[in-house]
Amino acid sequence: MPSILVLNGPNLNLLGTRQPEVYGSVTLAMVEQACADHAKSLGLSVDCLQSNHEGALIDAIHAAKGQHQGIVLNAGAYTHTSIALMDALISVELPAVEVHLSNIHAREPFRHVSYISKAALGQICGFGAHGYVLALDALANHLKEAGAE
Ligand code: CA2
Repeated sequence: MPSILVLNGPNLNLLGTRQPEVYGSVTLAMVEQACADHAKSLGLSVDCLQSNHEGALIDAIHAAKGQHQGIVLNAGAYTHTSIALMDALISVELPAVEVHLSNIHAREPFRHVSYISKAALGQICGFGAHGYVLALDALANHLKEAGAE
């Protein structure tokens, strides 16, 4: 069964506890459970990990090679700053879908730039926690099409 790494970056451990008007009221544990449930319905499995540390996120991306067939990544604020995360994603050559809870393009200009997008199949933003489910759908479809080639 193909396995997907669901990776969340800095401050996303606070989901559901603060700023619900921006990020919703769903907790990270609820997001991860929804990912596990939806992945199962798609014939996938997930491993979920959250870290507030850039190096730990890079290590997790490196470790995904050979263990996982795709990555769902919400890199939090590192999205807008981290060439290192972009390089890590490019280096492992795994299909990745970028997720943001909020519509980053409707927010401050500094959030409009994403280094992650340069290494991702695509970006899903603005749909709250449902974005993770949409990302799994996109990855499942991508893996199916890649397998059919
Ligand atoms: O919209 C998203 O998912 C973001 O990746 C969230 C990041 C932000 O820096 C990005 O621009 C967009 C921030 C994550 C902070 O998460 C919190 C959740 C609840 C309470 C406080 C922070």
